[in-house]
Amino acid sequence: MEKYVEPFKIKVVEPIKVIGPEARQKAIARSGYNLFKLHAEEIYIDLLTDSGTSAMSDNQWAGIMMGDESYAGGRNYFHFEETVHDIFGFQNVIPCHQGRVAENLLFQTIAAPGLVIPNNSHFDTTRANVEMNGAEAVDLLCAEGQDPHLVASFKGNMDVDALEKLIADVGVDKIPAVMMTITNNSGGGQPVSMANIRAVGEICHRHGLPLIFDAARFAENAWFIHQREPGYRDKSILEIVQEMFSYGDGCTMSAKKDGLVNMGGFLALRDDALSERIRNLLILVEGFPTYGGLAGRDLEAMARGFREVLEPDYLRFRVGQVEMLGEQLVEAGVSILEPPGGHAIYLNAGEFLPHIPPQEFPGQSLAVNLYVESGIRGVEIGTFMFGGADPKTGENRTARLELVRLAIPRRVYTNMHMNFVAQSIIALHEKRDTLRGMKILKQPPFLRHFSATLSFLGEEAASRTQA
Ligand code: PLI
Repeated sequence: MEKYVEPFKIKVVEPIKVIGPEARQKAIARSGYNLFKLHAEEIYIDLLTDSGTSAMSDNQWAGIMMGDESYAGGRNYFHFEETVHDIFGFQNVIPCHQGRVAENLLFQTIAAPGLVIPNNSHFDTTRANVEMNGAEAVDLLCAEGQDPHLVASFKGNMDVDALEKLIADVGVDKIPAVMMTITNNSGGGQPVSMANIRAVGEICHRHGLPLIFDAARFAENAWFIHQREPGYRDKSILEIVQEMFSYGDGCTMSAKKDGLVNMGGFLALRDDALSERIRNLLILVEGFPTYGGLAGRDLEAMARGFREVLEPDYLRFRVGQVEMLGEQLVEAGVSILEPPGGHAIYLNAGEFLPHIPPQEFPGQSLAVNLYVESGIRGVEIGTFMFGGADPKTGENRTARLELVRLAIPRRVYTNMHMNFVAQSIIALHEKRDTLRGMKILKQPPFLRHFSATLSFLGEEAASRTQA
């Protein structure tokens, strides 16, 4: 029970105006049944993402008032640099405004056509930055991570045999770096074990390859190691984090997750020469190396966030709140990706709505119905997001799993909000047979899930006049 109690008091509140189901029906019809097009004020509980949606602490807000907005050499940079150096251990700390910029700076510098970047699972922006620079992004997720029902401790691990094989097949010269995403967002927010990080680090260094972490949810990953991996119960979270990064050569970071800020990121590297090249690029695209596209106050809030996110009380509640939502759903017979990861619950829409085939987007139907019934916004991660025509064959592709991600913002919603989310999903589950499939009316050539318009099957004509 204790693990579920909020370890904070609320000092400032943001009122939510709840609109009823009829108003929501109008709002979603106006949005072409695309949840990205809603106005945020039309949503009761927004679980679209845990990125940039955290509530900052009084200590972070106090830090905001201590912002030094000097163009060069501001004091907040030095606090930020010292904090990142202490926690992550890399001596070159390059600030930037969000995670994908760190990826862009890194891959513009090291990726090129003919090269290959392995990862346990690339996040979308990481993959896009690798591919934009002509390299190939290869996912090497372990077998456990591929089974949505298997309950295992570290389903985010990399398949180390597959990594060895890839290195042997393509050759070390073709691999500028190996990436590891901790926790593994695209793999369901599942953690990576210390043993796996150590093994991958050992392989990389034996072959002279740099290991770069995507550290967006590093503290949540460390908490899982603390809880699940033998030998780590008596270590502090800081010690675990320091050990994790000791096996690598750098990291990209979206501080919008485990930095507990609304905007910010960095790239940190051991390699001085590479860092110098990247700093020169940074000046061109983000700004001087002591602010990197951020205000001094943002750097201060990040520095303070990186300390707070290591607090065991915070992490116990954070991961516990996600787990509690998952437990309520599983108990009621709702199919989710198991076990729950660190930042989100993934509803298995394919099993929730077995009567809706992938090409009729069961995940999108579930997400839209959840919004209309209860005002909750999640996001479809399935054939609507990843389908579309195969560029080679022209055939419509089907995703491996039909999911709806409910990502939980940090320190924002109470357990009562989460109970409401659970009850709303369970109510929808009880009438799941009445939910219908969907059809796309209009879509752009790329990344269709952000802007396509849809309708429920049988309502195409009505949707066209409304949209
Ligand atoms: O949104 P950015 O550019 O600060 O970070 C990109 C990014 C990189 N790596 C990982 C693992 C992510 O999860 C990630 C962003 N994630 C988002 C926006 C999400 O909704 O999960």
